[in-house]
Amino acid sequence: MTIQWFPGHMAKARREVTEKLKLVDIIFELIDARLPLSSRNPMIDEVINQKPRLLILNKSDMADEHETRKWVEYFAQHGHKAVAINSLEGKGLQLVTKAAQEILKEKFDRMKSRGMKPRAIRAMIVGIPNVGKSTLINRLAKKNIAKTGNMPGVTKAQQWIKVGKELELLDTPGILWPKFEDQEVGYKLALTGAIKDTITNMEDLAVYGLRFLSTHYPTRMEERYGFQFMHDDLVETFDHIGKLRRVFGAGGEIDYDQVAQLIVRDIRGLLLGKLTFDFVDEQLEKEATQQ
Ligand SMILES: Nc1nc2c(ncn2[C@@H]2O[C@H](COP(=O)(O)OP(=O)(O)O)[C@@H](O)[C@H]2O)c(=O)[nH]1
Ligand SMILES: [Mg+2]
Repeated sequence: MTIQWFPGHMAKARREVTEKLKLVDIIFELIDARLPLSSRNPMIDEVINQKPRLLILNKSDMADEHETRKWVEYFAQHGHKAVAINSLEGKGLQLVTKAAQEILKEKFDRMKSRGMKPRAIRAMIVGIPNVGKSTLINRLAKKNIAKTGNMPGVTKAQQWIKVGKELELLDTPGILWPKFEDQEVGYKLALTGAIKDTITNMEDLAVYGLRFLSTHYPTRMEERYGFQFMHDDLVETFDHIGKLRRVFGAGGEIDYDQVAQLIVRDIRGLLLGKLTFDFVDEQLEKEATQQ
């Protein structure tokens, strides 16, 4: 699979984030709870430098809850506070403000002890496309979008969104790109819908999906399609699903392209259940061998 982002766009996105960093106290790094590693920008640490950050695992309603809990713990052990939320239904949003206050407690206590007037925490959301940045902003905003004038150092007028009394959010999120040069990461991003179909080979993607399921969620295939996927017989698998779901071409033969699309649609639509594609245990193993 070849996925191309344009270096010019990436550089521009990065510049925009860097420019706005000085306006905020904290970065909210939004990641997909289904792929807490693959949905991160590989340069994020470099981009946001020393700025405090809260990791927000969004779309937790679509992820494997057990794995989500392990990821929150994993990040905590690596020095990053993380919370799991569902922006679509507004679940867990109160955790965001609370966690931000905890992270910034020292800084704000210091400001107070120097006699500075208390103010709201200022934050900016960053994340890869489709991770839910706009959904989260709209959820938090309710009707509290406050217009402000031009701000120093920023060309475009910024708006701050008031979230209760404690938090103010920049209305435009920073867009960063995922690590697309890794094929496996590409497949995972495609299976969760972060990457558009037009740049993905559907058959390869469906096969990756089936292999992934049979390794990590072996009972799901059985429940949905009534049989176990055989690694060594892809044609048989496609035939089986094609017949089961009656995916025939004009001449009555099984339309493999449509079968592939159906498998991918089923995975994305949670018809094979809630799925997590990055695993803490695999990551820990990788880290152990790298040392
Ligand atoms: N199930 C679920 N869907 C979400 C959640 N947050 C966002 N979405 C969906 O993900 C898609 C992309 O969201 P959007 O906010 O446009 O992403 P952005 O590109 O980061 O601004 C939309 O279809 C949203 O409805 C969530 O927590 N759960
Ligand atoms: Mg958006």
